[in-house]
Amino acid sequence: MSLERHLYVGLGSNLDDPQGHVERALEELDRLPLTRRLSGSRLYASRPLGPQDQPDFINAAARLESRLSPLALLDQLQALEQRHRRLRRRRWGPRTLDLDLLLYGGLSLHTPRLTLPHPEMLGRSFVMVPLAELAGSWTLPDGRTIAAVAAGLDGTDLHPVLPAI
Ligand code: ROI
Repeated sequence: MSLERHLYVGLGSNLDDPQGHVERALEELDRLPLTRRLSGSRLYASRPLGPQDQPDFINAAARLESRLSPLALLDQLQALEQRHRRLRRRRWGPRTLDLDLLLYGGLSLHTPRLTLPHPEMLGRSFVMVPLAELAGSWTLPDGRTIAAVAAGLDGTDLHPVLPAI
């Protein structure tokens, strides 16, 4: 599975109707140029990683198919964040919409703007648990599957939420 050209994006929001931001962003991912959304995970409520004096997050993951290059896709994701008037008042603080490119097929990439697989995802249950719904059998460069990594994380601060619609 690791050579398939499937792309995975993590979504997060904790300001200003977070569930609405994430649900709209899941639809908008399907309308990016040369890109289709193939599936989306459930939405999860999660306690913030980082400063605790901020609201809980809503997190999800999506699987895309795209003919955009990794950096062109990153540009599109950042433009989508801006259309949600992304607010990011401080490092590790609250934000209206965060879109992280997690995996781009089996590609490993190290550039100043983009590292793939996403370097921080492996320790974050709010990324790995939604991602495991979509790509549990995906084998990471270190030989572990996404399902195995997700199962090894503490998920007690993570709860599925019902869709608003
Ligand atoms: N914490 C949670 N639970 N979910 C996130 O998406 C998230 N994103 C972040 C920081 C502030 C690190 N904490 C988070 O950027």
